[in-house]
Amino acid sequence: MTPILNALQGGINSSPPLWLMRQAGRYLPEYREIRQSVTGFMDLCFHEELATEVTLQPLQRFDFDAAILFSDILVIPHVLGQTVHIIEKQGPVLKEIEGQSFFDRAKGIPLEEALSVPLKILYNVRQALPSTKAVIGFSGSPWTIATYMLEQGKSKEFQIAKNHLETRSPLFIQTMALLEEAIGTFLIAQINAGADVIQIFDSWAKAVPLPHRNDWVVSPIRRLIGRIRTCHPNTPIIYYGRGVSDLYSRIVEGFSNIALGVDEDVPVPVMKNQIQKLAPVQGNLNPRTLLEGGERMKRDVSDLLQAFQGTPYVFNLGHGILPQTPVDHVAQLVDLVRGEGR
Ligand code: 1CP
Repeated sequence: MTPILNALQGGINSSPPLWLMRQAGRYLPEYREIRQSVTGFMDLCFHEELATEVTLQPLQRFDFDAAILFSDILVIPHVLGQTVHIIEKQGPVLKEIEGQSFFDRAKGIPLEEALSVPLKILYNVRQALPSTKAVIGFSGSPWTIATYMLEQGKSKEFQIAKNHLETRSPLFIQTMALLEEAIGTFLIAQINAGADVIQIFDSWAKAVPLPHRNDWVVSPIRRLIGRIRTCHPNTPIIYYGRGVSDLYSRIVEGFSNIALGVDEDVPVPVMKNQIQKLAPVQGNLNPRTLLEGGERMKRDVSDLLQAFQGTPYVFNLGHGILPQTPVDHVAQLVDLVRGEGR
């Protein structure tokens, strides 16, 4: 069994397995080179050969324990008809949802066919890697993807999305239902295609107003896990709910083979004494610490290693690697976690 699968299923490794959220991407010069060879970011996500190569790039450079599919949480709205463009320095921009006809059309789209390229990439990556390395598939959560669909891009305050939620607008209800169905189908297809583990990114869960978190975070995630479990009872699912670790006990209740991704705002003792009591944990080095490197990185890495030694734990950041991160710092981090950098 790969070290990551072992940890995610409650086992203990002599040193923790590691991968980094957003480990493929802009901090790597070899990524930037490939990125320049295509026009749009989505063209890269749907280019089988190039996206397979980009997925494997971080493992060619670093001794990571897993590859994560190179794709984006926004491929789902993209193939459902809400075309996505990633614009330099601005981020994603999504086409407007033009009323009921959008949903009528979207419901008829055969998703596994529309997402056959990412699925093929997972298959290729699983074939290319030795059995000691894990392949991670992923999706955004319904709410996190819905924020981009309703705001037509990234947002700071999520006012439009929150308004739709609080008024239970038909647009909101339909978007969430469409996404829940699509995400479940896509995640199951990813496991069928070769993913050993899947991660649900709920990066904006905290923007759901408190009284609504049960209905629009906990319940949809539990329904998704339940659906995946009917086809794949043992595949580990990592739920990464940024800023909502207080919901974790309700999310995992009654499920097995769930692990919890923890963001950098959660103190290590809370992660260890409260969250790890619920399930194996993953995280939570601050991406800024990796950016800064040096003594602070050594100290924080050492704190995490000490806290989680001899427990089911996957080393990771608390959020995605920052694009300005020096590649050398990532190499040093891997050495530190592997015990060679002390
Ligand atoms: O031109 C480019 O290179 C665009 C930059 C980029 C990259 C490299 C985007 C646009 N997406 C990605 C890849 C990506 N996104 C991966 C695969 C790479 C890997 O992990 O190694 C993954 C897993 C994601 C997931 C993702 N996309 C999330 C969830 C994780 C997180 O960071 O919170 C989110 C919120 C997105 C949306 C998105 N896509 C791209 C950008 C710039 C953003 C963020 C926009 C915002 O700030 O709201």
